[in-house]
Amino acid sequence: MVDRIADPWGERTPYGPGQEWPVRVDGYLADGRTEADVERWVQSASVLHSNGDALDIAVADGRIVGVRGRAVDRVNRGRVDPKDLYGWQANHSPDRLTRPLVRDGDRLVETDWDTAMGRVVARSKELLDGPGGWGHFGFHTSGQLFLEEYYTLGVIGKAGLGTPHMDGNTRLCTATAAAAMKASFGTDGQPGSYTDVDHCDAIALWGHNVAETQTVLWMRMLDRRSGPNPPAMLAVDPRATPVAREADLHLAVRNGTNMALLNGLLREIVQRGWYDSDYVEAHTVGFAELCRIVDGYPARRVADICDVPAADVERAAELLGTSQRLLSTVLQGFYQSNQATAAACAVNNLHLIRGMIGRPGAGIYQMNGQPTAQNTRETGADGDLPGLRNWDNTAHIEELARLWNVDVDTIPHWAPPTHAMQVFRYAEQGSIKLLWISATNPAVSLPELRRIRRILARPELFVVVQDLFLTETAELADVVLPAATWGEKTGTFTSVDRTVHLSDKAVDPPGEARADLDIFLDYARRMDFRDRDGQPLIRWSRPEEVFEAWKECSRGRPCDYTGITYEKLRGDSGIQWPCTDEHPDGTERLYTDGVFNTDPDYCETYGHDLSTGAEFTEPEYRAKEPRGRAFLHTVDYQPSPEVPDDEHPLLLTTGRTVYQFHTRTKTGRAPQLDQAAPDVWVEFNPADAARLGIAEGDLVGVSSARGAIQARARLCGIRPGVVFVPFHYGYFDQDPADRTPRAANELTITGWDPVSKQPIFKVAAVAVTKLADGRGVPSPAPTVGGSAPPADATCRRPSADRPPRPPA
Ligand SMILES: Nc1nc2c(c(=O)[nH]1)N[C@H]1C(S)=C(S)[C@@H](COP(=O)(O)OP(=O)(O)OC[C@H]3O[C@@H](n4cnc5c(=O)[nH]c(N)nc54)[C@H](O)[C@@H]3O)O[C@H]1N2
Ligand SMILES: Nc1nc2c(c(=O)[nH]1)N[C@H]1C(S)=C(S)[C@@H](COP(=O)(O)OP(=O)(O)OC[C@H]3O[C@@H](n4cnc5c(=O)[nH]c(N)nc54)[C@H](O)[C@@H]3O)O[C@H]1N2
Ligand SMILES: [Mo]
Repeated sequence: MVDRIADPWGERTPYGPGQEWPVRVDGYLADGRTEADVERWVQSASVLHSNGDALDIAVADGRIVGVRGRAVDRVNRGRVDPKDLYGWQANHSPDRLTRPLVRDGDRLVETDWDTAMGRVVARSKELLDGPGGWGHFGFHTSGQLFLEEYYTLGVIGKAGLGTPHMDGNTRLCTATAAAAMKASFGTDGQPGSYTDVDHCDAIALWGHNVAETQTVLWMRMLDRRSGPNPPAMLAVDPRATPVAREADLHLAVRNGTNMALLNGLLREIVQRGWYDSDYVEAHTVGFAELCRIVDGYPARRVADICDVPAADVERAAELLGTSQRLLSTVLQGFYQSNQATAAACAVNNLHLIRGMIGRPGAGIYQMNGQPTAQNTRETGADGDLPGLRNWDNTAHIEELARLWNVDVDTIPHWAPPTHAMQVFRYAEQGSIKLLWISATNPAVSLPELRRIRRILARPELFVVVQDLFLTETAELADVVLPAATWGEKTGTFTSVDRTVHLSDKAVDPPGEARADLDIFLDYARRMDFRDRDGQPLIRWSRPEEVFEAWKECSRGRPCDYTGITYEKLRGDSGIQWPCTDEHPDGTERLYTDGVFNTDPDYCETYGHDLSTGAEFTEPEYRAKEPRGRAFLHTVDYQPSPEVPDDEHPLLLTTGRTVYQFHTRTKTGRAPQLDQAAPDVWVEFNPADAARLGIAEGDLVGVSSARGAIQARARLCGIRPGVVFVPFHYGYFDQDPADRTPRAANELTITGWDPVSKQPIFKVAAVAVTKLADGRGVPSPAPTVGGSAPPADATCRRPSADRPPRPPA
């Protein structure tokens, strides 16, 4: 048995270009059980990242006892991420919420469902019938529910209440992926396929620590790297992540400068003639403007802005420019950094001008992060319109009105959907009076936490929280609804490369906890939402019925699910959308014919100015005459909204470790994972640490203009001038008497990208001071991953049985 805490990626199964990725089946059964002890295997897929790894849930005595990867599935061919191997144990945690809670003064008290839902409905009716109506309702949902749940929530919000104030943690996560694909290609939807890893000859990872965050995708890349004719690899990340260490070339850019780098790379590629002029001519709009702007970014200027060697910029351009089958992945180092949408679009530009799209190996993954974030976007639970429709296109609204049998004017479409940061702003100002939070923990995950706590605690704001645990957010709620989770309910979800999986119910939820779908349906029933003919607005009750209704909504749109059934999803591999009668097995790659979804009647947006976020109108869009061509949007580099100064001389960036998921509500309750990274730390470059008199394990104060935290120092391979804090650590497992702040988001800024509205979690200015000597005890930072100490350090390696000890 491989110890997957000590070695998260397991052993290599090398393969060559164009070959099939070999099968390797990973599994874990708790308490020394063997497969003979398993009574049932229930089909599912992973929910602790966006890769969509297919797995079976092992059940014995009515409980989940383990998981095993599905060898038949195209996504993972049997492999399972360490978080998925161990994380399910949280389902059986003794502190699961089993009954609803309601506020009684400064306490939350247990109650029954009737009382809890009664309070939500009474407040809803009071607001809906009073002045301002729908304008008082805000929803903050998730990228972790199922498609069926989102579609139901979307219909409640859009056709029941008629509020545009719906969004979720997907705004913090993948809003930029959606925005960049809409801007370049016309609609959301990943062009590529995971099999592009099998065919590519170069891989570029743009702000993506895939080794720690999509470990199975990284296993696939590593297996190609250890086989014949391996792909070249480029990493762009300020930290020495496992990706950066594996890459042939690592550009450790100063965080916040991606745009300058991309402009410089595009300039080299154009000047060296490494672009495909036929493809550009036939399939793109905007090449002349691109050339004009990138011309201002010679390698020497880029080297100054990004603080990397000019020769490396040129080498990177050559690696990208001379490859024949280039695969790019983009994630939070771009999406949560400065000029997010513009920089993500620049990666699209690189592929478009080289004609590197729509064929095996030439792929772009504008990644998702959360397991079901793709579905939040597709179904419109985030405020977008279902089926990747355009809020500004009346014909699209009329389609939905017909489908739901409601008046066109019920469906909000007079302004763009309200983004999450604005939803919280309205709650702060008082116009949103009911905020319903499902499957997300904003009191840890949103920027500038002091402000978020203040908003959630406002007595005028009625807060509903639907979760598994009494989280930092739930503690501030007026009503807490206990939810069932993965393994306890049935539904579908879609991975980065559009592969749809079914996750079946394996066991009953604890106590009175209910599936999120049932909670939303109960609300709709109690609110008595009706259609134009006085019939119930929502006519479904089981997950499969919702799926069938959703298929009709998706018909004819890019994310067409009409060829998929629950039955087809059972037993075999997941299926990639679009899947229709004409393409019953799904569709591996989009845009194979070079025709993009930019037609004005079909596209999802009329676009934005990428520097300012200003919206274009329909006539302005039509005037561009896209004719199925993709857009090459290009803008100049602008410095981040916050840069270091005398008071706050260091750049802060934040992110993840392989062992923890987000605010740790699941991974913090799985012993192996919890112990592998039990507490917060802060990463320093050894040169900075020496200058500041800080050693490994010292207790350090980190402060910004907005707040301060304490953390133990880890000396590692991060670039000089930058510190990194993982954002996983709220206070759920802290002693209530000692809630020393440790969440990275105490420090981060309230600022967002002008186009995608995604918050900037990756750039802030901080000061650090040493608070106490570590006396030689290493920090709790893992010795595997981006926080790995230099090879000569004495920190212990974690393992499943021998976790590193937290400092005394
Ligand atoms: N283990 C684990 N896996 C996860 C998750 C998790 O919590 N834990 N969460 C899932 C989710 S929802 C998401 S969104 C993904 C996120 O997956 P990733 O995006 O891979 O994760 P992050 O650590 O947030 O950020 C990636 C890298 O961006 C770098 N970076 C920071 N600032 C900049 C910059 O300005 N420019 C560049 N080029 N790079 C920069 C950081 O150093 C970091 O290594 O992971 C998913 N998978
Ligand atoms: N500084 C900084 N901040 C960040 C980031 C960063 O890189 N740096 N990354 C951002 C990103 S990409 C993301 S995705 C967010 C994540 O931030 P959050 O979404 O706030 O984090 P989670 O811990 O995943 O919260 C999900 C909640 O849903 C609950 N839950 C799980 N399953 C279910 C279910 O089936 N039903 C219900 N009702 N509840 C369920 C869990 O118990 C948990 O409380 O954080 C963002 N914040
Ligand atoms: Mo995310």
